[in-house]
Amino acid sequence: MKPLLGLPVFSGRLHDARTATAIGRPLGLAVAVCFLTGIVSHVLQRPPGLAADVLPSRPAWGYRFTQGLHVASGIAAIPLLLAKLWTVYPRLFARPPVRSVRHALERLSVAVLVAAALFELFTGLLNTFQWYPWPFSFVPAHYAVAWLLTGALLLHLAVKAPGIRAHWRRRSAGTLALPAEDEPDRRSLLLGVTAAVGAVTLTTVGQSLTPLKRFDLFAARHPDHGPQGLPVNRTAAAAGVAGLVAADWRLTVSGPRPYELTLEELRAMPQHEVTLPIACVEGWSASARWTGVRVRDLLERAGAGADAGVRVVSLQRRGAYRVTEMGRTYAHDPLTLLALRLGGEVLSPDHGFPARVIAPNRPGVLQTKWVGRLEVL
Ligand SMILES: Nc1nc2c(c(=O)[nH]1)N[C@H]1C(S)=C(S)[C@@H](COP(=O)(O)O)O[C@H]1N2
Ligand SMILES: [Mo]
Repeated sequence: MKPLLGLPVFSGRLHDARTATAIGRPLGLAVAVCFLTGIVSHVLQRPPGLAADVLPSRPAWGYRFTQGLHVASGIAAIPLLLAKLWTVYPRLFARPPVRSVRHALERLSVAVLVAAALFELFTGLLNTFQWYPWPFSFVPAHYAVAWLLTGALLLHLAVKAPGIRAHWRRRSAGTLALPAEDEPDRRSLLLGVTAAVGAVTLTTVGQSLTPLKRFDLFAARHPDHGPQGLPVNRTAAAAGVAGLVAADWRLTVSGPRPYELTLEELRAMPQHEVTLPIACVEGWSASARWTGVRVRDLLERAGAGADAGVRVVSLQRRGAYRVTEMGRTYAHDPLTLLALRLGGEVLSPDHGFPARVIAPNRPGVLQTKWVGRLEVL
């Protein structure tokens, strides 16, 4: 890069369309996977309208898989995006800056694309650490910008289609006039980017892909670290429910035939054991053995019909996940428990003592802890 009349001139190689296409391919794939799994996450977390009752509660590992993939593809996209930006940044200095209306619109759409991509990956990464150094709320902003990013990306692919087609295959036609001596350098660059993607993936994916958990160095959570060998997002102390006295606790169930149960009475009901994961939206997940009473048994006892959903109210006084709802499919799934035990032991306070919800194919944020009331819907 030599300054010429104050403007940089790029004589460096690898800032060409062929490199941009080679990196754009896996980047586009990562963004597509991230977008689709993100939609799944959003719908499961905040079901639109009537969707709540038709969302499937199976496969039990579904959300664990899609959300693990969401966070892993987002993390993999970070080195890919950085490499892509490095490849194309000389175009920032293109002269003249605007050649035509079409060119101006194209540059504007690339600006939106880059800004949206940086926003999504940055906010997503910080969210995995539950760090929110911004004034807006994460979920709606991250969701809205995902659509912006996808729109801008589709537009970008359409505009660049001829170039992408020309450079897609390993050996493009000789007419492209790209110097062949760049190939070894390009291979080195792509190898480096591949190594970077491999490294960030290997050192974080163990947070949900438990066979690789011993390589989990940089993720916010380790699937084994926490009380009773399971991570905790909000402790009992943080939720303000640390002083709970079991003898005073009651489960209140409202519905056509409302009733109350003490902990002893709940323990006297038929107990079931299930192995289900907690899959946090922030990317960690871990499977555990839960024992407790089927939610559907509790609802039937309250006179609920077969199509009833349930609202779960925590004893926690404040916080976004104090009150959650589950539709019919979840409420009546035999795997859905009001769990009293974890791994054979009584739930620890941080895991929701005396009772917490555990249901299949469901975001962790909806697995309500410190349950005090069930309301038949
Ligand atoms: N009442 C209540 N329940 C809650 C939460 C909470 O903040 N309050 N956090 C949820 C989140 S974000 C997750 S991922 C799981 C974590 O489960 P664990 O802390 O029991 O491992 O609990 C969920 N249940
Ligand atoms: Mo979570």
